[in-house]
Amino acid sequence: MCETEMTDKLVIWTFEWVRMTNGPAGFVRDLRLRWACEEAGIDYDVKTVSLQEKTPEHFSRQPFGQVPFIKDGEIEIFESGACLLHIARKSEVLMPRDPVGEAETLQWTIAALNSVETISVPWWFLEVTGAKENGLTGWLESRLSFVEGILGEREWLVSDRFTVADLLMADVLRVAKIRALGDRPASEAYIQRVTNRPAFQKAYAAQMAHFEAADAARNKIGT
Ligand SMILES: N[C@@H](CCC(=O)N[C@@H](CS)C(=O)NCC(=O)O)C(=O)O
Repeated sequence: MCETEMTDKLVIWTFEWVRMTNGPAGFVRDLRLRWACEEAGIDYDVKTVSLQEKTPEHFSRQPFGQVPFIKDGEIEIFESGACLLHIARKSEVLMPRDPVGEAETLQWTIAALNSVETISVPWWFLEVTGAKENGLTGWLESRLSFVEGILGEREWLVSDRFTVADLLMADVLRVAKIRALGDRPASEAYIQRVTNRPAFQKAYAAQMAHFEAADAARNKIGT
């Protein structure tokens, strides 16, 4: 771990550096958590681990050697979905308090992770690694068309208002290659509606600033 943890604030870990050109900057999943904290008005610190040299301490906090993971008081958890739900429990802005609204927020959060991202990530990976045929395309198109049907009928997934489920679904859908696969106007309008939120803009700018600074420092050392 890079820094000592003398803070009461919620701490979000991300990578110290990622590649800027054709890299994941702007999509590293700590962004989801920064964004949720910004929506909820929760103070947070961001700390880093190395992508290239993963330490035993990193694995002790994230058993797959990934990011993000968080510490909030005595709670230390990984998986962006679990971290988001933890943050959402702190603020009605992210999750309605009525039983139906709360249950439906959980449902759509898991759907984004387990019914859309579980297909979209392997599909995207096959695309960027240049597979001649991507056998997941039909499966992904079918899932995306169901989402399109739902978003054609309503502005938000739950309770006629923004929730953490929209944050996650929009984050899963906003990947450029996925947006370019077919024509889904309701999904596109939804992605724009959700990512135009000031909290997303702030979290996105902060992540990009972090990785741009890290990249500049690395290039300076390399010269
Ligand atoms: N299911 C995990 C996936 C985490 C994940 O894929 N993290 C990426 C960054 S966004 C990562 O750490 N990649 C490096 C690696 O897998 O070694 C979550 O949602 O937290």
